[in-house]
Amino acid sequence: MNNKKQRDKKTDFDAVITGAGFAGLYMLHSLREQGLTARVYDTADNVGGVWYWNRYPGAHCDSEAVYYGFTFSEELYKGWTWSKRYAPQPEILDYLNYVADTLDLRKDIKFNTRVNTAEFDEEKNIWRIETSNGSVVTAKYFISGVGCLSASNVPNIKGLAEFKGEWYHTGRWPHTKVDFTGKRVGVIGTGSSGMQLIPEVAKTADHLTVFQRTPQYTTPAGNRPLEKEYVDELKANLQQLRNDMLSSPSGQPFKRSPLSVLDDTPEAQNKKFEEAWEKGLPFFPLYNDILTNEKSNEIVAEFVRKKIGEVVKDQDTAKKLMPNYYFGTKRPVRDSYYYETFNRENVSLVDVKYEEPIQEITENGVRTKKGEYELDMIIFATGYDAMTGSLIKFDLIGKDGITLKEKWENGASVSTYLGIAHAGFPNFFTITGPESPSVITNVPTAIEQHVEWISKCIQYMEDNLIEAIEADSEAEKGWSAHCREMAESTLYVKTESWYTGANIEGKPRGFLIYVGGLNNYKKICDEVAENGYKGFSIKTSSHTTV
Ligand code: N01
Repeated sequence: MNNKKQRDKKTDFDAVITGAGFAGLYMLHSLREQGLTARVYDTADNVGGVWYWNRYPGAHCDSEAVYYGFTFSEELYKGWTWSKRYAPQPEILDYLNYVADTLDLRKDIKFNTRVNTAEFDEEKNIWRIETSNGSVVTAKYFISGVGCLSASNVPNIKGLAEFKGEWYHTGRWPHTKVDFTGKRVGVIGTGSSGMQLIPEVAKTADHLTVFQRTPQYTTPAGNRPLEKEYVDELKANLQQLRNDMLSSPSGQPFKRSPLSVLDDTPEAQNKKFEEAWEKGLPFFPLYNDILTNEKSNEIVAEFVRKKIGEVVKDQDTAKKLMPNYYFGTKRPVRDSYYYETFNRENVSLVDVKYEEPIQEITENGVRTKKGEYELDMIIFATGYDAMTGSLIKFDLIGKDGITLKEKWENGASVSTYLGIAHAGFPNFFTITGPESPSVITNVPTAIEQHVEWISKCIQYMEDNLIEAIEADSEAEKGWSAHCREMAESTLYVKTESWYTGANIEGKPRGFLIYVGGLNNYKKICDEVAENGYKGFSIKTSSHTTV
């Protein structure tokens, strides 16, 4: 910090941060490196964020492990070695514990504590934060590091309280072992979590019934141990890797082909798809228009449907598993033996969208339109109130006593500036918030970009004795309109998904992700900063000490 221009400290901390996952840990470290004080709150009893809670069997990350970590520190990157191409949840949790220990972060984290209220004091330009343990602390900056996927969604199905068996949600999995052996298990939901869990449950359950509302596209992950030479080379060239990741659209150093699917002959298309399927390679880098051109998308979609028909022996089941919307417009999944699982004798698939909608949960199981499925255990793999849920489930009160929830409801839609800042909420920042690239990129890379931008902004404020920074309403409107316009040019908006809020009953629809690529987004954010925080109003202290 610039010692010549130290502000009068009138708060308990410089910053309060919510969440001790990737975002909260790096934000805390970064502010401490700047000589500032920060306190992190998390409801869990340890670090990890979503990787603390998502400990269901089969949980993996489907970003490649060598890219799914911090790249800001040579020490951290070189001191950790992933075992597999796609890391299982326990290993990612170990990694985040390693980060917390190496950077000595725990002393500034309060676990088992929820932020109940955060209220901005307009007179003093500070945040007052009240927590579940009754404490009230003040901070100049309030930063959300809770991410887009932490408010679990247990659907409101009649009768759940009557169910006599066990029930779980994948996003709030117990720390004790859940034993499926000899049990009749029902899994509701077939998104990323369900598709990872289902093959694992099938191994030991007496019978597994999968209740599917929408079939999902998935391609094989091809998970395998990592070769030492490959990892050593990445470690030796970390700066290059970091640059490549931050200057790519997806936050991963893949080179996207400049070709349209339609530029290739069917034989050439098929050859590329077959190779990707066999080797477990991602499909999107193969062509440049899979998510923007309906015809190109349909060719990929048809390839996957054909594969489902080949892998799944029972053709009625195979048909039910075949999606009929645009490939990749719901979060694409990388799986290990998902479709193969439906060839097992002890697994059956129930279509709850068209054939037999769920009517209620009974004492003994799930009743659909066609009858009752007796179950000993129900697992909800039903996802999250994504993007906004974690920001509006506590009282976040800005200027004029208006909560963020009210602001978004009154404005008829969610609106942010750059996905980082919020008009009416000075000195409040969201890491990977709505209208940033967040969940359609490699999330740790998006987090690094945001944390570094926020840290720089805070440094600028401290150096220039700025009391408050606040997004302008007009800049916010412009950014939201730009995000919508970008999204409209893709096929994402043509599919109902958690990206659009369609998975939560009654939630207003809106596509809340910036789809222009992390590389372009980073340029825009950097330009805003270079132009003296264009689009922000800045309030300077009148009682400065120089
Ligand atoms: O949740 P989802 P998820 N009755 O919302 C169904 C990340 N993640 O936990 O599609 C019946 O994707 C719902 O049906 P529909 C990743 O970003 C990452 O699986 O809405 N079914 C859907 O099938 C991911 O996208 C990893 O019609 C109901 C499922 O439940 C995000 O988390 C691993 C229903 C929910 O799927 C969320 O994934 C795991 C109802 N009432 C998760 N309500 C990685 O590998 C919902 N459904 C990085």
